[in-house]
Amino acid sequence: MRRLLRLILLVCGLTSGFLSNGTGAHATIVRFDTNLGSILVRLYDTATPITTNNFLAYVNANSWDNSFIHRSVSGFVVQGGGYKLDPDIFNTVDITSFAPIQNEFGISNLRGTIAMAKLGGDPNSATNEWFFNLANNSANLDNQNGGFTVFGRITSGLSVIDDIAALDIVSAGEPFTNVPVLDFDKVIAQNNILDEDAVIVSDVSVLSFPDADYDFNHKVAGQDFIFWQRTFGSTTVAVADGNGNGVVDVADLSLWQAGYGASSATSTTAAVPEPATLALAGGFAWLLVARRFRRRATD
Ligand SMILES: [Ca+2]
Ligand SMILES: [Ca+2]
Ligand SMILES: [Ca+2]
Repeated sequence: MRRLLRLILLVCGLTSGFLSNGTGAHATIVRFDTNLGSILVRLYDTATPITTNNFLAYVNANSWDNSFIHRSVSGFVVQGGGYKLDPDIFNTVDITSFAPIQNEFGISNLRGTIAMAKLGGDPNSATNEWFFNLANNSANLDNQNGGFTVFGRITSGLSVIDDIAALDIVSAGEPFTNVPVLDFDKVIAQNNILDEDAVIVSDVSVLSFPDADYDFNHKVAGQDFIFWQRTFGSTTVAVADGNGNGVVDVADLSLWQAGYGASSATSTTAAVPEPATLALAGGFAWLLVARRFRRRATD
């Protein structure tokens, strides 16, 4: 029992220490709406500010509304952001691009991440084309052309990119050599890819969840702390990476504390929880772990 108490005290001390850490930037949540479903992505605002700002500029300009996924390579990537069908593959429209941006590679091209496409041999050439990594592409994409800048990670809808990757592909000449289509036979029969045959991104929009709403239920509450606690230290589960720096860390706990009680689409904060509440939450979880440990030890 004394050992258990010591454990709890240790956790209380740690938790109190966390409270003094300040917060800064927030991560942006965006949603891709496609005809195969929606994908939620947490952007790495803090880790890749230039790339995130660039991405949001296109979102705000509605540049990608009704664009199409023009490239699908099974086990590798699905790519879009560059073109629209108007109304078919013989009449594509190049989406207007802004100035190329400085490369910000740092986060690995693992499954479920989104990164910017670039011109070969030019690290600082990303404009409007992005791709989702279907697999761990780090050996390849982290190590060529200055590394491809991962600037976000899927938090829900991973199955949608797998569904896109599972579609048949049709070649219509460069750069449309791997276009995923909904009905291969129809496309071959009509010798064309119409809007209705393609994977269409109807909209990319910024969602307004309160900061630190780590389970996306529009309230910052105790469950969000549990999400943070469960994934603390993770660089691959971005749900509780509230500041978007690529790791679930103490700063994300501070965001939770600052946002505690906030609800709906506002970022206004209600009562900040007392240190005692936090310590209790941390202590409680550890109690369970300690109890389980004790049981096993005595079985
Ligand atoms: Ca839009
Ligand atoms: Ca929540
Ligand atoms: Ca973080």
